[in-house]
Amino acid sequence: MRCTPNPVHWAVLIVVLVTFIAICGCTGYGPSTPPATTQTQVPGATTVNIQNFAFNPASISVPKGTTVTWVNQDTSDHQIINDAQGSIAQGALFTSNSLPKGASYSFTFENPGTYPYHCSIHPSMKATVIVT
Ligand SMILES: [Cu+2]
Repeated sequence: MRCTPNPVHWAVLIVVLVTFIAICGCTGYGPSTPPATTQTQVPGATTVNIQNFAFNPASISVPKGTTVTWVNQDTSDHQIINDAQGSIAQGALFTSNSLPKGASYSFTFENPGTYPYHCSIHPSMKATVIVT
């Protein structure tokens, strides 16, 4: 009995190899898609944290229709109110209740424009929402 090259055996071997490579190539040894960035942003929604008597981020730019949610992470209460100038003319007016720690307030920006706002309890806390 001699082991002579057999075309059928070679064909089977190649098919097995190709299948193996294809499976490895599809599943891969790492994530097939790039890992998510630090953004955990849901389309159409974004979050502004209130921390250490500041809005973070202080300036955000969002497409119209975006719902912005402010979350108070401070132990102190904060109250979000848009600055009087400009925003009324742009058709937007938003104000939250006084937010204790852990409370949140959401507002949906339907119209493009620049919306400066501040904390009514701490007027030095200023920030801006830019809607495009
Ligand atoms: Cu405040």
